[in-house]
Amino acid sequence: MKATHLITRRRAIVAGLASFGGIIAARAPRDLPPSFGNLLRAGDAVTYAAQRALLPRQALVHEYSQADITSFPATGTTNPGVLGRSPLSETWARLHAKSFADWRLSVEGHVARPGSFSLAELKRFAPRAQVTRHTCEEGWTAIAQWTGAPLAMLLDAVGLLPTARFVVLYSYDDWVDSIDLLDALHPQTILAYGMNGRDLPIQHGAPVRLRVERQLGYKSMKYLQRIVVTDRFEDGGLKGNIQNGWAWYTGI
Ligand SMILES: Nc1nc2c(c(=O)[nH]1)N[C@H]1C(S)=C(S)[C@@H](COP(=O)(O)O)O[C@H]1N2
Ligand SMILES: [Mo]
Repeated sequence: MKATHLITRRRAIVAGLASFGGIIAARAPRDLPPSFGNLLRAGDAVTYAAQRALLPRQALVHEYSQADITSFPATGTTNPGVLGRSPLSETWARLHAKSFADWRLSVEGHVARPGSFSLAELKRFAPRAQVTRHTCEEGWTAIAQWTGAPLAMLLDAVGLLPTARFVVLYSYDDWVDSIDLLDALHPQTILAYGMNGRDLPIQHGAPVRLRVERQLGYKSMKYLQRIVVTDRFEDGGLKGNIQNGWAWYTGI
């Protein structure tokens, strides 16, 4: 093929991509990646839009009614303030002493606008309440109502970069765990600050815990401290699930 033909073809492809981008822009301006407009990165818009298009089709777990709520055991850490003299534990105890007025959840990594959120700021996102069944790997289940900010809204507020792939969570009892974007953006994945209509109790992860309803209970990390969006898989190493011999992914 002659060089002129090649150039013409390339122009056609570029024009095609540009108009595809235009269609996305016209139909769903909020679903555009931050890199939108850079033709060399048109692929970002395609994968980003495709991923967003798939998300609403994710199945929701069953939601129960208030009447189905059961008693709810607390397991694992039930008070990070008594874990000995670690800086994290001491920080949590100090925050607890002031009713979490100074608690902030930092959100960093592959996001356009890293920042941190107070409890009051988290409560400004349109809350989601859901009555769901928690399934612990030890063999018990329990039903509660959880209220919180959808993680998707928080991630939208900080602006996921097209390189974002995983959300890594850090807790005040020094756990590290991660979920992928499909779970992170799932409508029932929330940062819960309320349980059964009250503030989240200490033993259940105060002030804020994750609820990731499509996985076993141990993925719903309590005592959230920090969130880091990464472009690669991180399972938390020895601070992650491996310490307990647990799988990273436990879809239910
Ligand atoms: N930070 C932290 N998150 C945690 C745990 C924990 O010990 N620390 N335990 C996990 C396990 S095994 C379960 S079953 C649930 C228990 O939540 P609950 O104490 O509210 O019942 O939290 C999960 N998240
Ligand atoms: Mo568990």
